[in-house]
Amino acid sequence: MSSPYTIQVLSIFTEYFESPLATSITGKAIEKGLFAVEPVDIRAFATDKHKTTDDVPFGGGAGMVMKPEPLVAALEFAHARQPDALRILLTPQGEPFHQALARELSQAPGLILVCGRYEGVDERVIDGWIDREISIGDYVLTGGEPAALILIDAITRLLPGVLGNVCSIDEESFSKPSLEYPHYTRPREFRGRSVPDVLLSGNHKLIADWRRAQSEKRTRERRPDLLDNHRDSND
Ligand code: 6GU
Repeated sequence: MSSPYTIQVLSIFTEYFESPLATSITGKAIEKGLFAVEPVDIRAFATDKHKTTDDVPFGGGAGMVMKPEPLVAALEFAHARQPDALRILLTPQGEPFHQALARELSQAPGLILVCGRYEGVDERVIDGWIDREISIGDYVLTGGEPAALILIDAITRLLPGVLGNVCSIDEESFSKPSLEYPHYTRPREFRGRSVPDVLLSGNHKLIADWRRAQSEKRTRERRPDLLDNHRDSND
């Protein structure tokens, strides 16, 4: 294969990505050459003896800030290798990540993901070398690395051939967003708890109706927000 979908990940902890990317569906897809993830160690671009990547904030205050020189050198290295790739900073200040954005990014010519650490990144780096800022939710992480993994997982499962089961993705794209119905497998009875009779009926229409009803009920009870603003969470 010539050039599969490629994601460069800039981080000061590139080892963070090793095991998750070697495991399960992701590991198999990379092995098959369906996409590639290339870690770029920001620290390798630091020029001082101690390989410094952070510094104290101008104006004072708690915490450290990622300094511009090594980060921009790493970004220029990544950009030279992949000039068309979208440069994304993972940060709690970013736009919220959701399924529609995953779908959009799966169509991009490639990605350069930047994992922020410390209190943040020098704003001039964002102004000059970042195309888009993304957050994975309203909570605080120690760094962007877990967020980058989540983007990689959500985006690459949408790439052709990564999931065996193509129709499950089609179902996702065309149905309105809703929670899944409950699933059961063997045995029919487990520690006094039975599988709902309808699933054993062999009546496909009844089963489909039951699943749709369960799915709607769950969504209404647990995530009414998904019903209120359909467009925000899927499309
Ligand atoms: Cl993308 N980064 C960090 N550090 N914290 C987060 C986040 C990202 N998304 C939610 N919290």
